[in-house]
Amino acid sequence: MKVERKILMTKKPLIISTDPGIDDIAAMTISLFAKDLDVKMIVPTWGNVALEYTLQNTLNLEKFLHTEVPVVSGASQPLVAPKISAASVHGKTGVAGFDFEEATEELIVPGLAATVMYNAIMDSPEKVTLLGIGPLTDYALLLKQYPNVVENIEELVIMGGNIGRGNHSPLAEYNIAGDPEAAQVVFHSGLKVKVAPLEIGNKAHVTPEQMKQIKACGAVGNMLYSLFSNIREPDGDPRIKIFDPTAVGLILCPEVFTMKKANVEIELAGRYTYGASVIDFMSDKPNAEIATDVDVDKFAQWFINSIKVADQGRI
Ligand SMILES: [Ca+2]
Repeated sequence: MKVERKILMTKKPLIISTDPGIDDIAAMTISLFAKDLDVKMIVPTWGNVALEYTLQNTLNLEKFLHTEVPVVSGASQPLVAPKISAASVHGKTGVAGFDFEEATEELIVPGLAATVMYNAIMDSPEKVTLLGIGPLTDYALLLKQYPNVVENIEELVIMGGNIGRGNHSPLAEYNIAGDPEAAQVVFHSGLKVKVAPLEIGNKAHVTPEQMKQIKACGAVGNMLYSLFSNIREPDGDPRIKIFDPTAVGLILCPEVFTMKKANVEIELAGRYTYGASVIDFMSDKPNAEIATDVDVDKFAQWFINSIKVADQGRI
């Protein structure tokens, strides 16, 4: 007799630490409407621009998307390093190119981000996945204050670090350079860590033709089109690169990436190399999995489809 087995697909509970930022807006939009994800909370942190902007940008995005995921205010500065800024890339407020309507603060949950995240993670019947698409300050605070939280975390997926040249300095990538000490805490936490490094972001671009498809998706596509049309790459590269969504891709479409185990250490003492991620693929003590290649066409198709899903999901 044939036994029919019903497979219950449960959504992955997800917490997002973010510093919106244009590419963060795309990563959050995809996550909020992904059928396989249940976004439990969003924790805006300082990063591309100051916390006052990243917090307001998150609230404004949720107002635009008609979503109501709780927002917890994250860190306003790095643990040790001096603050840096990417306002030259993303505009003074972080989202140059689209006029979001100003949202109220009603989605904000009070409390220290580390404690609010800890309670949500430990209360979750399923292990929680963490997405880190800004400096890792808040996750470092969480892991230092509540080391037992690791038990109920599925994995931490980040966009950050670089195998070769950096984009903040010759050897450091922006998200890691933003808070090198926090990143080192994260890589030594014992968590399963997956990384979409700078090289993957540089490769996974969309073409002008694909950008038009995104614009044609509807209001959500048009919003992202407007933002990405305004992004200013520091290296002058005219291609449209969409860094942070590559980390969401590692969760939702892992099959388009090539992963390699490596040991990652963050340089904390170098005069010219502070914040560099030292990624050793030959180590016998790996603490992370690094995406080393991506199928660009399949990734772009996933990205466009995800925006379509978001547009259809926005009621
Ligand atoms: Ca970001």
